[in-house]
Amino acid sequence: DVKACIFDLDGVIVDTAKYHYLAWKRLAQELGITFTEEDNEELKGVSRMDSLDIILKKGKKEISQEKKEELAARKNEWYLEFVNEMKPGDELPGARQFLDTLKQNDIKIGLGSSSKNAKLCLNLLNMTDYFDVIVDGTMITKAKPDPQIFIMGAEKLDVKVENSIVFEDALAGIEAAQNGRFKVVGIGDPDILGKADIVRSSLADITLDELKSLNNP
Ligand code: B16
Ligand code: MG
Repeated sequence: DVKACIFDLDGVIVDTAKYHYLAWKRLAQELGITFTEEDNEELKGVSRMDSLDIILKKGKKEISQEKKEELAARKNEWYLEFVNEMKPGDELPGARQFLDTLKQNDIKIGLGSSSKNAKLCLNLLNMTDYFDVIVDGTMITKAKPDPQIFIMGAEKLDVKVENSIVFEDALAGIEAAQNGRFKVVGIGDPDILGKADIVRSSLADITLDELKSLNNP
């Protein structure tokens, strides 16, 4: 039986990926590093510091830890300028309706996001109340693809892994779910997320019956 659904935030509930991209691009430009939308794909689901490391590596730049902290903080300020403009309705297609359906069917709802800004985003979208449990980037010690974030979510929800389903848009996140032995729905492009148990373009395209058959094949 499906007793809980655990959602990634960025790319599943709301498209903040475009804001991350714009902020990283601005930083990369200042550093004289080329950074494309394709490069950005690698950063999805990855923590802020690891993202910066990937960009610096791409530009073959080595800098001090102190300077790194400063750059990451600057990126986050730019990111927050975009995020702070978000309002209810800016969530991805079908997200709110899907959460409503889960609530109506007494299925618990958790968040498993690598972002340290996850609570802020949910508040701005007025969606915090849907979540019985929130696990975000401030609470984890091991980044995706480690399953820690989703295991912590299931534990806090008091639901077994086999009764939970994870929703992810990033490869690192799908691997995290599978490393924790969760069933996982990929949200996005089947060519990129083919590893997931099923892939849908958005939460508007999945029904409760499909979820149930995923857990009871
Ligand atoms: P922050 P998710 C992730 O969110 C993003 O996909 C990733 O691009 C970002 O670097 C990470 O959060 C950290 O975000 O800088 O806000 O702490 O997909 O795990 O919900
Ligand atoms: Mg994501």
